[in-house]
Amino acid sequence: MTTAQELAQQAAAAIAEQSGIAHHDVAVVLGSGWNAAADAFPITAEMPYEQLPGFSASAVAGHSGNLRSVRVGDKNVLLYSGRTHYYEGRGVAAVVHGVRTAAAAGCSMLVLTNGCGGLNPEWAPGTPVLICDHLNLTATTPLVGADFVDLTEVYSRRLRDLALTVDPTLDEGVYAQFPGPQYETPAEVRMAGILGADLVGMSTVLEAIAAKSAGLEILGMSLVTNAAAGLTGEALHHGEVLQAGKDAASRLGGLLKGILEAM
Ligand code: 8IG
Repeated sequence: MTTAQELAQQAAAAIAEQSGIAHHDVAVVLGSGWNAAADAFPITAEMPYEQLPGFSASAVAGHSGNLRSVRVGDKNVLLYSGRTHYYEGRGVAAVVHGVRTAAAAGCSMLVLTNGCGGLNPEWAPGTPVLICDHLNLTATTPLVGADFVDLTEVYSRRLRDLALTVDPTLDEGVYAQFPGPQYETPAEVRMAGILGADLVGMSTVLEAIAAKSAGLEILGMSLVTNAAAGLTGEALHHGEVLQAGKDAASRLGGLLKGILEAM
């Protein structure tokens, strides 16, 4: 039996060998709409997921499925292009394997990004929002056993303040992870709002829980790619998600670069 921790250590060893970088400092998970934001960083190494223990090729359009080691300022940064989603049915351990691998590779900080639906009508498609807290609506957890990890400050106040120095116009919001893959009904969006959500999506929360358990300092950023269901009267399409990301790429690239340099 290989434990989740052993598999993460094997993947971290493969990353060190394939990249020639023994220790990485920060990991970034690039969600829907965020991929182009990271294209400007000079690449040290590119590793397809298929060549790394415990990873598998990505299934979703707009998630390309590889890991890059890039240099930003004086830091070695792991860029995950594409993530395993809970709705793929590969289990929660597969969902958080990248996060555990980042910790095993030496990272002390993690940037989790996603594309999501927004409940605040002021957030037009293409608006980035800092995640300040979350609601786990998946009815599951990546943690097994008596791991009573404290979630009082999952999304680091320090890192949010740092992001705000890069872009003082950023708003903050509570992100709710639904299991997916279906989008919400309008009634579910109203429910999420009553529960305290500002953002609805299908990722990030399970990864943040595993990351917190692994001792990582976390920055969460959502790109609002669409108004949540029922807010506009329009139907939701994955196409608009991809378009919002393309349109926001240069702003997100500057934001990500500024944040990574300041970390
Ligand atoms: I991009 O409106 C994107 N991902 N659950 N709801 C949920 N996930 C999303 C949405 C959305 N938009």
